[in-house]
Amino acid sequence: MSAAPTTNPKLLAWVEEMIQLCQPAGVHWCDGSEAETQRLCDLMVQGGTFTKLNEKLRPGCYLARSHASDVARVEDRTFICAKTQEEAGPNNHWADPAEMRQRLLGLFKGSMAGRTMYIIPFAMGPLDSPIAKIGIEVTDSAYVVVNMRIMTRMGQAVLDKLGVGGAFIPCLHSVGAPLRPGQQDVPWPCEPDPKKKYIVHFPDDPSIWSFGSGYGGNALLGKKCLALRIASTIARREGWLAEHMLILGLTSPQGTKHYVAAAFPSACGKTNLAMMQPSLPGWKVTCLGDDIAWLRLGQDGRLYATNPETGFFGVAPGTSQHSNPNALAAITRNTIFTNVALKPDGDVWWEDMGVPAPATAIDWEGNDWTPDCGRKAAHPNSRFTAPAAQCPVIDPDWQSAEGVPLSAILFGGRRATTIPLVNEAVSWEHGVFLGSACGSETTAAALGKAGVLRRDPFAMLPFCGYNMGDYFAHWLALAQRTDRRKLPRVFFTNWFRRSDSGKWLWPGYGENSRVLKWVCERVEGTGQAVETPIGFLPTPDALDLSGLNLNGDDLRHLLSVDVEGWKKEVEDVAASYSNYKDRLPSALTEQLALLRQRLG
Ligand code: OXD
Ligand code: MN
Repeated sequence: MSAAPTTNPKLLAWVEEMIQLCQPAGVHWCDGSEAETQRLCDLMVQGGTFTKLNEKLRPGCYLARSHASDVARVEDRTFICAKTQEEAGPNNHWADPAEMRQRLLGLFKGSMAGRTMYIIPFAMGPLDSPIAKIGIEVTDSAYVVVNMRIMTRMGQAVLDKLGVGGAFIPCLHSVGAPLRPGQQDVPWPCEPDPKKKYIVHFPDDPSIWSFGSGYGGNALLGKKCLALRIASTIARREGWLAEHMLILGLTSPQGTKHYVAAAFPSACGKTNLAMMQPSLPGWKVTCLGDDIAWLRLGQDGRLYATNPETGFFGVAPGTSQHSNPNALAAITRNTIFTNVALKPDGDVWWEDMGVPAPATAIDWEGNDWTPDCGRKAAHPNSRFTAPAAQCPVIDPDWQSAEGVPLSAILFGGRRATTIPLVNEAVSWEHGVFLGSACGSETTAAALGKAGVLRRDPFAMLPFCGYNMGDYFAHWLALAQRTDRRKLPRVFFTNWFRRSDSGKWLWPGYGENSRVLKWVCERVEGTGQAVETPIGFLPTPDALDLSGLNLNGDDLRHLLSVDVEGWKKEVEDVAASYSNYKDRLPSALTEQLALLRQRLG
């Protein structure tokens, strides 16, 4: 056991308890140093978990291949163990906290046998931020350690900040694959039985227990588990918000800068928008975060956003020079790739990378692959883990302790019909309504059946750690806690509209800057708009479409109100609201009634 680099008695006692429970072969306190990372990467190369990529083509980069049963977040195995089911709400799987604790104690007993227990001190949020939170993840996965070092502020500085009396959120993680004496390890140990995976949150402790998976949000416990599910419950008590949002800065050719946060469900291109290269000449986007934003009211009454993470855990397929040149630049070095394809030259490849497929490759399962073999080379949920600081357009204030003041919030989803390219809320309550009505159609890649609409309020359905009805109320209450004119303006966007024949109507990516420009103009009071039953829509010439070859019919389609479609939308939102019963704030029922009335 490496000597404990802390005298915090609560931490020492908890770690001792975890050692007794999990029975590891050794214990390592992580210091977050470069040397430590290198040692762990070397160890994983020796053990077959990592393949070192070509040092000339991808310096400091590694490829991991997961077990085929462990490739994504497992929402049906994710639990919020609040005191009552009502507290967790219909948006969460609930289990009685005492019963779940007993079950987990059984699973974790001896779960780290034959393995090293790593103790990872980490902070979500800049260490000097008023809302930063310290977590300690105890894990038996070196892969988790090196990913957490990219995604969080990790190591000795966090223990120093914690001091002797500081509080932390205990996060226990095991891949759930103890080794018997002499048993040969495998490259990606995990519990292959999906029913034995558990991602469990105890919001009242608070603490996090994750068993059986080594992948992404299931295992990097700072991200979805702490910075969203647990943080949302803390934020509710403390009067702030933990959101599934990107944060970007947008600077006009005249040098005016606005900060915008945007919530889109998973697989709607948050990373692409967050670091977009605007097609409009003279406009500049800077990135502050691509997945999570913590929002709090500043002393001036404005809403400030902070990215609690320090890295990007982005989906690789589809990332290309066209869709996201800045992400491609960010992952040229010091990046961990998981489940992408390996080329013969020791570089990586994935579908829709915008470069020709290699004649041969090793696919994400480690098998030989050729372009005509009928299988995908990279898993659709394959990922890159890259330091945010490597993004060429990282915003100079991305680590500011205070965060940045938001001018606008965008909601959105992947919707083939009905929802226009952009519309603006007429009031804060209407904005909260738009957030609550977020939904997205599943992509073929993600779930096997395309085009099924899933309501995902505020893009937080899998991430809100308490009853979503209470969460709506928490959002609505912001207008009582500050001068509502200081709150960000709220917009709804849809980059994914299709024509009746299935053609994309909007080119997306860098062209989305045209919508962002209108958003800035609305904030500044210069953007032209028409009030419609669904909110403000840009007038036909309000969007800057210079240099874009968009035909008039398509534009009309993108910016009109499809009354019949909206009538169906209203009923669908009403059905989703009925889940929340008496926890649904009356302000939202009113918004729905008003919309119904306006649609006639
Ligand atoms: C993610 C997600 O991985 O939202 O960020 O699923
Ligand atoms: Mn996400």
